[in-house]
This record gives sequence, C-alpha cells and structure tokens, in this order.
Amino acid sequence: MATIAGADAPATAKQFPQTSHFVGLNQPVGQELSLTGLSVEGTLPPEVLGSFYRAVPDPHFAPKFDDDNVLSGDGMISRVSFNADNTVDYAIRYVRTARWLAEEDKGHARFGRYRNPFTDDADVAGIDRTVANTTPVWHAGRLLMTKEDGRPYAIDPVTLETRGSYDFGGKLKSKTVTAHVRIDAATSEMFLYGYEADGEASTKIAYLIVDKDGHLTSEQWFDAPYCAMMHDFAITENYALFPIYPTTCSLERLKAGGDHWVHEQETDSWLGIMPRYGNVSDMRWFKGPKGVSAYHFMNAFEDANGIIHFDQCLSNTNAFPFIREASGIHMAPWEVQGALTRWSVDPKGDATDVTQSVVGPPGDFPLIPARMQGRPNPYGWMLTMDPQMKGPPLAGGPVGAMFNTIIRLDVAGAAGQVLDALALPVGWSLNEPVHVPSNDPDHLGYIVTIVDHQTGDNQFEHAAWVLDAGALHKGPVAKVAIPARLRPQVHGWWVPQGALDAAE
Ligand code: V55
Ligand code: FE
Repeated sequence: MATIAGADAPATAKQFPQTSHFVGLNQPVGQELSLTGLSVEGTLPPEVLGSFYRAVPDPHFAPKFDDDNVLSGDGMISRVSFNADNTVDYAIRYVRTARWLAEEDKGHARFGRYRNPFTDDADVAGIDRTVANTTPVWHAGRLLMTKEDGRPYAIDPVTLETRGSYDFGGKLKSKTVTAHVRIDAATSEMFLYGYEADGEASTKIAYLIVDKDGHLTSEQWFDAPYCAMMHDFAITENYALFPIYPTTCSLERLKAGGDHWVHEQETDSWLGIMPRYGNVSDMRWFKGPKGVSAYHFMNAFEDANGIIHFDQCLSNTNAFPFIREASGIHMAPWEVQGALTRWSVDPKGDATDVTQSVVGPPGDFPLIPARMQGRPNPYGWMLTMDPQMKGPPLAGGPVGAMFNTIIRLDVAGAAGQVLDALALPVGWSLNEPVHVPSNDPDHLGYIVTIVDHQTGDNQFEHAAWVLDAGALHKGPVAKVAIPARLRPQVHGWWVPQGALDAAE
C-alpha cells in the first residue's frame, strides 16, 4: 500500500504555499504507507508491545487560500506496532472524512479557511468539514480520530481504515467533540465535552460522560462566559474543570470571511468547576488572569483539604503565531512567556478568583501515568527547550518550533523541580511522548516518542524511541529508524497489545 496523493493530478495543479506551514518538517508528505519488520536497535521492553497511534495533519491538496495553517491539514492516522519478535511495523493512512472524499472527488481543495465554512465552495455546503487530525483516542475497544471542530471518526485499529463519523450509536447531540478526553483509570469512564456544540461561534458546551463499555450515558449543555477555544479540560475524583482563555470567535467575523480566532489580551480567563456527576447548573466560575492562554494540562487533583489544584502549560498570550497575527498582537518570540502553572481553588470556599503559582518551566505536551488521572500526581513529564542549546530549534509543527528536551518534574511540592532530563542536540526534535506503565511497581515505566533529525537542506530522518521513564538522561533503551518522511504529529496514544487483541 503506497499511494502518493495528487500523483494523477494535472501538471497545472496548484502548488502548496511556501510558508512555515508547508515547508521543511511541515512539507506535506501525502503518502499512505505500510512497512513491516523494521529492525530495532536494542530490545523492546515487553511492556511496550502494542501500538502507538499518531494523529498527523497532512493536507492532500494545496489549500484554497494561501494563508492556510497546519491545523487545517487532513488527518492521517499512523500506527507504530511494537511486535513480540523485536520488530516494528509502521503504517499511515488518511482518515476518509467526508471532506477528504469530497476533495478527492474533484481533485482539489474545496473547503476554505481554518474553521470558516463561509469561505468554502458553495457546492460543499452541509458536508462535514472536520479533518479529524488531532488525537487518536482509544476507549472501550474503539479507536476514534478526533478534532475539536467536529465529531470523531471511527478507525479500524488494525487496518487503519475509516469506519465513518461516530455519534455514539446515534446518542450524541453535540456537533463537536473535543480532542482531549479524560479517562478515569479507577472507573474506566471517559469524560469529555464539545464546544460550539450547536454551531459556529456558539457559547454552548456539551459535557459528556461515556461509561466503561463505551455508552454515552450523560450529555448536559451549558453556556461558557464567552465563545472561546476550549482545547482541553480536566477532571478530579469528584469534579470536572472547564478552563476558558480569551481566544474568542465572532459570527460576524466568520461571515465576513475572517479568522475563527482572535486572542483578546485584556479579557479575563475563567475556570468553571462542577461536581463531575452533578448538574451543570452547579457550575461555579472562578476568575483567572487576563490575556493568558493554555492548550494542554498536566492534571488536576484534590488535596487532603479538598482544595483543587490544576496544572497547565500556561502562556502570557496565545502560543500560535497565526492567531496572534490575526489579533494584531505583535510580540517577539522571546516575549511569549510561560510556565507550568498551578491554579488552586477551594470549590466550597468564598474566594471567587484562582490562586496562581508556578510549578515548572515553560513547555508543552505534559504527561502523567494513566492511573494518576484526576488523582495527585507527584511527578509528570513534559517537553521543553534546552536553555543551553547552541542554535535554533527545528522549525515545524503547528506552533512553528519543535521541542528538543524531555524532562521529568517533581510537582508534589509547592515549587516544582526538574528531576531528570534528556536534551537533544541542535537539529533534533521530539514529538509528543506517551507513557507506558511498567509491570514492576517500583519502575516508572517507559516513554515512547518519535524523534526527528535534520540531516541536510530539507532532509530529515525519523525514529521511534523507547526511553526509560525513570532514566531519561540515559537515552533510548530501544530505537527503530522509520525509513519514510514523517510530518510532525499533534497527539499520540499507546494501546497495549492485550487491549488490541481483546477488541478484535
Ligand atoms: C490545536 C490543534 C488543532 C486544532 C486546535 O494543538 C488546536 C492545538 C490539530 O488541530 O484544531
Ligand atoms: Fe491538543
């Protein structure tokens, strides 16, 4: 299986714009591929046997508008299978979304700007325009490719074929489902939500609970303080947390062909908290600082006094350069500052504002063992930049710069502490890691990640690395070169072989 998208397109086919979203590591690959029996340097720990899924945006046609960005790229689902014979298989396929099929049918892009249906060709009106490119979510034996602007697509976990748009057996009312779900390891329930749940620029949020068998058992709607980009949320043992940062949408702007998102530096952020099995009418809104933004959260938990702590990769503005540009925010890269930031609130107290403290360095893609979800996590991992690095980071990914360092952080104390780190040299980058638990309760498990290495002008090599999660600095315990061009992933998910076998 190896097809090059657009191979049969006329020679006059539109070219990809030469912007940061489409060059270098971000150059579209457009190739479906299946490779088997790749050899591993080192020995795969038995725990990692299974599949590491990756969501990779990769536009299969040049965009209709030259100012398009990485977030609009057609979703590809990729699978790195770690086999019992110490080999690895690699496969990647497009998600056959309704949008992908409609564009494939005509041989060119028909959908317009990022999350603006008013810029689409008239004859695609009503066709689902999500690209399902953000997170491969595994729950209750089902693999879903998700993106926050639409409903998920169900994927065959073995063949990577697209089964179709997924609405939880007809039960789902929301038009959207987030790419960031939270699974409580103690109950195996999946908690999730959708924003702009009834259409563009809406303040309606759908809060969803899916039971351990995959049945959607609860869907409650509420209004956010304003229509905001709600990329991630959090749970604790007893609460659901809905953070709101002032990256906002306006229907008038969309209708005028404008940008979906504008970041408002002078608008308050909010943290909505409700009992996780309660009624949305019990939501309490706590005020946070103005103008801040976060995409990903390490965790939230309740301490012995019932105080909720919520750890976010928070920045002083929106991390996406294309959103800052649309907002008239002109900041140099070094003026964009952030930290792993803790907001603490007493859900039963009188205070109406969050209390803020810093628990870690700037970075993103925070990670904890699945069993700690919503419970105290004494430590966690995340990607960051090596402050000692003698050169620029690799350009690529949706934000435009790739991370080159993975750290393990102690976040049990008031101020976090870096416990371990692996910093890669100039020209190397790390994609979002996943955690694999160990069979040994005294061992911290393994980290699986894809590593990119620039080897020449517009030439890259890629490998899957397995790191000892408790000894990052030692480098990979096993690695496998993947002999293909890999575009940066957004999110990944690891599924143990036993869960895959049980689902078949
Ligand atoms: C993000 C990614 C998206 C998106 C919105 O990483 C936010 C953040 C890959 O798509 O549509
Ligand atoms: Fe994300």
